[in-house]
Amino acid sequence: MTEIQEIVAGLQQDEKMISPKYFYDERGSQLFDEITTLPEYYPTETEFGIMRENITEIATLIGPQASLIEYGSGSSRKTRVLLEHLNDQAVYVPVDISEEHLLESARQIRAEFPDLEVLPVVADFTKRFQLPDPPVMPLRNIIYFPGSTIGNFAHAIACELLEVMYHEAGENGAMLIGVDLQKDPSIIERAYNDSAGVTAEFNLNMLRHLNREFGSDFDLDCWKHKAQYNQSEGRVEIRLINEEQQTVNIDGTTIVVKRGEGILTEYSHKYTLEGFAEMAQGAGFKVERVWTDTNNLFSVQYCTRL
Ligand code: SAH
Ligand code: AVI
Repeated sequence: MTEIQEIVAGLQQDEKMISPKYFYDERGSQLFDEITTLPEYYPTETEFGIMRENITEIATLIGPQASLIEYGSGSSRKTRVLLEHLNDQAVYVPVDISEEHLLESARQIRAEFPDLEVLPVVADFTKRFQLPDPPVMPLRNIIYFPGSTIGNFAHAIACELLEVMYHEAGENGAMLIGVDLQKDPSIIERAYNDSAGVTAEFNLNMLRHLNREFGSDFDLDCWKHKAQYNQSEGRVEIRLINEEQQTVNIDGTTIVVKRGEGILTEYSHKYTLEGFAEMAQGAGFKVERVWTDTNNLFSVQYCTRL
């Protein structure tokens, strides 16, 4: 299926949905960066704190001459903490779907770390893609997947993604992953309903992106942001709710969206430590080390192959 066929198929389901990967055009990546600075959005600063606090141990576990392969690298902000502490690093491979943003971040990383080989890959990591051959053979591969981006995937797809990472890690490789934890739902709901409205704008930008890139004609004035924590599923469910009946034309197909009907744009799963360990184990990983903040909001986990 082509991308546009996938989008149309999602809009034809009983519950309309669009993949969260379409948040990230250039503006979407900028809006996400803005989200990470909001007082309500605890994940980024908390993960940063965990990384800074434990960086010596993390760098020792990773060891020398590693190839660091980062999935969904965005602005590579947390990666800098790693890059500053890794010993004699072989190569950094940031992988992201948001092309301009990735290439600009890679340019900045090269300027800050002139001795580091930086090989950015523009790709949708849920599909097959080719990793570049490093010019120097690394001693091991480290898959870096921060931000709890794993939580944006439904359970079955998250498991498949972890399996791909298991294979990419290779025989003596490992994975360092950021995993957001279950907690008081009001803290979570606030993080996705910020008072400045940046998350709402980020959500709506998806339709702007589709209109520009795929020629759809969503009326951008009729949508309201909704983010709710579903406690039994352990996830935030983010939707765009249509306030006026409208027909949307996309790729020769007409989609009727009723007044009050929603489009599911994102899940953001929150895990228990046991729940994540079980999922990682299903993909072949053993959780070797878990670091958390004092409030147990977020975790960074080091996983080796079983
Ligand atoms: N790792 C950063 C950014 C997280 S935002 C952090 O922790 O702050 C999620 C990132 O993943 C974005 O940069 C987005 O462009 C990228 N992304 C989302 N879905 C993707 C996909 N299917 N393939 C590749 N990149 C994807
Ligand atoms: C990238 N991802 C982990 C973010 C999250 O928290 O699920 C995306 C996001 N959506 C709304 N705010 C942030």
